[in-house]
Amino acid sequence: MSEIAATLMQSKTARIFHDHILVKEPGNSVNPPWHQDQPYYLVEGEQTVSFWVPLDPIPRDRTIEYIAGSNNWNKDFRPTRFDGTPLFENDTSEDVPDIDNNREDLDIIGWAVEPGDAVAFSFKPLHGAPANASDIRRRVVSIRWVGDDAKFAERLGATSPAFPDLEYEAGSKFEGDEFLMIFERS
Ligand SMILES: O=C(O)CCC(=O)C(=O)O
Repeated sequence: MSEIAATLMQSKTARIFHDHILVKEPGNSVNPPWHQDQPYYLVEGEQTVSFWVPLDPIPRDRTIEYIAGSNNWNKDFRPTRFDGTPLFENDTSEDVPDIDNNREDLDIIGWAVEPGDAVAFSFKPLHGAPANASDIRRRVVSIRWVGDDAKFAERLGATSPAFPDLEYEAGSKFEGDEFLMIFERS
């Protein structure tokens, strides 16, 4: 995965930013709002990639979806928690537009997936995924990578994920023992 990440990012290196597991139990009503990932993070760059890896079969109507091309909109929308409240107090950045009521005007893409598939996307596109109204679990692992141009970013508060013990200078190269470099092209 690290080598594929470096290739997709067009980067010499691939460094792990973080990984996480998303389990939506049958009937779970959590509906992650449409969002971009980068505004939540203490890292930014053009060379980023997440692998969204399903562990259960996920049909088209329950899978992750993207607005095609939104990675090039040059916007950082206001990050919100899953309950819709803003992640940072006093954040005056633009709200994510109302996508669900304007689906037919947008190029929304997504795929039915099986265990063994992976969807790769940068930290910038707008994406979301519905709640799990089915009677099977929906388990996914997300592994997030950054490349050569990654830098620490200043945000308005604790990021998500938060790294409470990490000391860093905004704008400096993103590196450190917490974020292992797994691949370097010779
Ligand atoms: O799978 C989901 O429900 C949302 C995943 C997501 O937003 C992400 O991995 O960035």
